[in-house]
Amino acid sequence: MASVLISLMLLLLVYHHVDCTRCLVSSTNGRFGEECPLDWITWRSQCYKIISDLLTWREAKEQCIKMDALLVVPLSKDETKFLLTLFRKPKFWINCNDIETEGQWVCQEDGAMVQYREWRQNEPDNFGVENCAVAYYEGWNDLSCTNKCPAICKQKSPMLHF
Ligand SMILES: [Ca+2]
Ligand SMILES: [Ca+2]
Repeated sequence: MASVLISLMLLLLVYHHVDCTRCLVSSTNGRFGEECPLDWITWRSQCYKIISDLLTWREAKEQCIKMDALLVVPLSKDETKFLLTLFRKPKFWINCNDIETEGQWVCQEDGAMVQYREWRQNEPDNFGVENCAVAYYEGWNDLSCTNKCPAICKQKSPMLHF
């Protein structure tokens, strides 16, 4: 019995070593060979990390940058649905704003402009002053950037660990 336990521990140590060396473990299914690091979620070659804390848009953006990632911009209805199902929250900040020029929305991913838009009906409406965007199940909405919302960071795989 003791020898079985020792073997098991040794095996775990070896696996742990592989994990730390290559950062190739998927948190969703535990298989080796996936391209997202531990605690990130893999979906269609993208890596996602949920930030459940309620943050302003800028805080959320900075939090993602600290993790070598960017605030997510969903590029399809499918992606939004997947993230909201996973997230179990009604909305999340996305990397779109019209801070620079009112009405000129800038959405960015990996330093590149994203043209895809998924605005909810009658949005963006800049109600009061709203310069930052959130994604809901029904589509995007502009909100005040100082609102506190949860967020999702996205990183294209492969990761930067190699
Ligand atoms: Ca605005
Ligand atoms: Ca709005």
